[in-house]
Formats: sequence, C-alpha cells, structure tokens
Amino acid sequence: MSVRLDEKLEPIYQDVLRRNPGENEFHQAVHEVLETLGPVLVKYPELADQKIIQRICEPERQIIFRVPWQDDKGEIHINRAFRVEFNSALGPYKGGMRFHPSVYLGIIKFLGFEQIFKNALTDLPIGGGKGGSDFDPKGKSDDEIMRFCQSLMTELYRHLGEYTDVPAGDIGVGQREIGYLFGQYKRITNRYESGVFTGKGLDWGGSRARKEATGYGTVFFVQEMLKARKESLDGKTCIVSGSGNVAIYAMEKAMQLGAKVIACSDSTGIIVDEKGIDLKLVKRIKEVERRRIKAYTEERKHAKYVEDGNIWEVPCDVALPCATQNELNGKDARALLKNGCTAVAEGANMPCTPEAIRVFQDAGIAYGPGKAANAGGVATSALEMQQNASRDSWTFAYTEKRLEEIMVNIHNNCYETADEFGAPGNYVAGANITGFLKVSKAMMALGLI
Ligand code: NDP
Ligand code: 2IT
Repeated sequence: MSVRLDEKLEPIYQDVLRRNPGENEFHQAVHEVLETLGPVLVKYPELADQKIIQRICEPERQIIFRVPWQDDKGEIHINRAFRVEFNSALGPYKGGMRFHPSVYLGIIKFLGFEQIFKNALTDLPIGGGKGGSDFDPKGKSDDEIMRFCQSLMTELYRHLGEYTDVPAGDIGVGQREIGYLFGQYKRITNRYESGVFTGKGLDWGGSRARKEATGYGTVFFVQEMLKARKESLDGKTCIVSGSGNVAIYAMEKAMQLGAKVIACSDSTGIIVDEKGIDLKLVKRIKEVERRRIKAYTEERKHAKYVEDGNIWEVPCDVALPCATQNELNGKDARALLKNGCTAVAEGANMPCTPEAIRVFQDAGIAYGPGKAANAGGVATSALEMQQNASRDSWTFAYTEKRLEEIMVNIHNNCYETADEFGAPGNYVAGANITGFLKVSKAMMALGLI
C-alpha cells in the first residue's frame, strides 16, 4: 500500500497492524479509510483529541464460537463462527452473515468496519456489524444447511435482538438460511421478533424489493455518476462479475435502464453472451437449481464459457464487480481502461485492490466504492425493520422508490463532500468522509463509551 498516510494517521495505522496481526483484509479496509481522513482532522481537531479514529478501529465486541453439526451420513463436523459488533453509535449493529470457507476473523472485521461507514451513509439509524462462518454451503443438502443454521443460532441468539444486533445475508446466506436462522431464534426465545433479521421471506415479515435492493441500488448509483458527467446507461455495454444475489439484480436493473449486459461469472468460470445475458436462465440456474454458471451454455449454445476466465478482459463501457473482495487488481483495471471502460461501481465489498482504485482514479473515470454503491441492500434492510416495527408491508413500487431516493442522496452527499474537502469527483474520499463524520459526531455526543 504505497499511498502515505498523514503523520497523525500513520501511528494509528501502525497500532491497528500491531493489535490485529495477520488480518490483511482488515488492514486494507482501515488503510483505505485513513488515506482520506487527513483533511478531516485539520478541520475538526477535536476528533483527534477524543481519539475517535482509534475508537472506531476497535470493535465494541467480538464473538467467536464453535458450531458443531452432523451431516446426512451422521458424521460430525466442527466449524467456527463469528459476529463482530463493531459500532453502535448510530443504531443497533447491522450487517450480514457470510458462509464461505475463506471466512476468518480478518474478513469479518474488514466487512464490519466497512459496514459502519456504509450504514452511516444511508442516513438511517443502523450501527455496523458483520458475522459469518467458515462453513461451505456448496454441495450441502437442505437438511445439512438447516442443522448447521440451527446449531449456529443456538449460540448466536443470546447476542441478538431488534435493538441490539440485526443480521442479514451476504455470500452463501440468502432467504433459505435466514429462514432457518430466524426459525431457531424464534424457537429458543419464544418471541416472534421480526425485526431481529432482515432479508426474510415475503410471507414471514420480509420487505418487498430487499432481494433486489443491493444490485438495483448499485445501478442507481452508476446512473447518478453518469448523470453528473452528462451521460446515461442507455445503450452502454456492461459486464458484471458473480452470478449471486447482487450480480443478478445489478444485471436486471442495468437492462431495465437500457444497458446491454454481455458477461457474468461464478468462481469456476465466466460466461460471455454477445447477444445479451438471458437473465431468466441465470435466475433459474442460480436461484432455483443452485448449479454452476457453466450450465448456461447448455441452452444458449452461441454463448462462450471460459473456465477460470478473466471477466475484466471482456470489453465494456461499465464494469460492476459483484462477487468478492480483491477480485479486480491493477492489471485488470488497466485492461478495462484499454478496452474503453468509463465507469466502475462496486456491488461487492472491497472488490477492487488499492492499485486498481488508483488506476481508475488516475484515469479520471467514474469509480463508485462499495461503501456508497452497494449501500442499497442495507438501506432496504433498514426499511424492512421500519415495516416490521410498524407491522406494515409496503408495495414494491414504494419500496423501490425509497431505495432510489436513498441512492441519489448517498451519491449527492459523497459528491458534495468530495468537493468540499478538495477532492472533486473522488467518491472514495466523499464516502469515507461523509460516513466518518456522521459516526464521529454521534460518538462525541454519546460521551466516552
Ligand atoms: P452470493 O453468495 O449470492 O453470490 C456470490 C457470487 O460471487 C457467486 O457468484 C460466487 O460464485 C461469487 N464468489 C463468491 N466468492 C468468490 C470467490 N472467492 N471467488 C470468485 N467468486 C466468488 O453473495 P452476494 O451476491 O450476496 O454477495 C456478493 C458480494 O456483494 C459480496 O462481496 C457481499 O459482501 C456483497 N454485498 C452483498 C449484499 C447483499 O445484500 N447480499 C449487500 C452489499 C454487499 P460461487 O457460487 O462459485 O462461489
Ligand atoms: O454488505 C452488506 O451491506 C450486506 N451484506 C447487507 C447487510 C444488511 O444488513 O442488509
């Protein structure tokens, strides 16, 4: 990470490295925020005196526990699960649960740290947290998923509550898993506490448009970035990495706004369909059949499948990384620019490496960081909590309209803050500073806690 930090911030970063050894993704997320906070401490020296940054970098609470479960053959497995309750200055801890074999404390801490600022950007009353497990849901039966979720919740329930900590989905956790987790919570606590989870099914307290919200929100953000440059999505060629929840609904909204989406992927390979991705087919393969994206070419014979292919080498105007962290590096960024890409927005959390971000910023293209661009998911989670609290259920159109307003607002706040702090067009600085100031002010008001 070659960008030097301000002299007041470097010792704080060194302390984070010392206190959190081996947690590379967490270090990366902290560095990216600190890079942009120098001018904030000049304008608000009291934040340094109150050690607000040091406090934000230390989670309020970290829970690590054993999850034993039995597979269909009766064999016993032991997984490890986490919930990092990072910051509750603005509201109950809020953030998803990730089930993926790569999960360890450093991943959950990076995600929880990002979540603090993202949630602050929504302007809704939600603090930051994240959880997950190194459990691999791939190839597991429904019963195995249920037993794992029940075992996990048998420990986690005591740390949750609609005013305490409210989980949702993330990689490997969708409506099916939220159902099993919520069911076990309800059973143990004897409370139908809808507001303790978001991403629920529509029949049992979920919000319309939550499933679509992250992907739709990312594309609304792109639309605003393009508008600021007197452009639009209409007629643009678009590529989207991943083919999970965020990717599918990013593709859907991009198509609705007139873009042509020609490529998507999963962790085994990429699909390129020059005639335009058949989204109905992707939904069936991924949401219903839970198969690999390779199956796409069984029905769309003209489409190309490249095992281990690099999606960022496919020429496009707009690129939306929607799979996972550090999936787009400096070399990929240069390939995108060479092929004419003019806008990148992160549906995933931290998908672009620090070098890739610098390449985009040096080239002056529109680049929307995840904290801002993918905040539509958690914002709609907060709308789900609102509906649960008032025992109401809004229409799809109304919920989507609220989501769009929130994304426009996030875009404008980031844009204006970047300008105010001398970094016009820099949405990274705009998002970090806007989110940081909101959390800091609340922390100052609440005293030394
Ligand atoms: P899903 O599990 O629904 O989909 C994840 C997709 O990314 C799959 O296509 C998966 O492929 C691919 N992927 C995951 N891990 C890797 C990896 N290590 N290497 C290559 N491909 C990988 O998750 P979501 O769509 O919910 O999440 C995607 C991203 O969006 C994550 O970064 C998440 O944190 C972020 N996000 C999600 C939100 C939400 O509301 N769900 C909100 C905001 C951000 P495969 O199936 O082969 O593993
Ligand atoms: O990264 C994220 O913002 C999410 N996975 C969604 C969190 C939420 O609580 O809806």
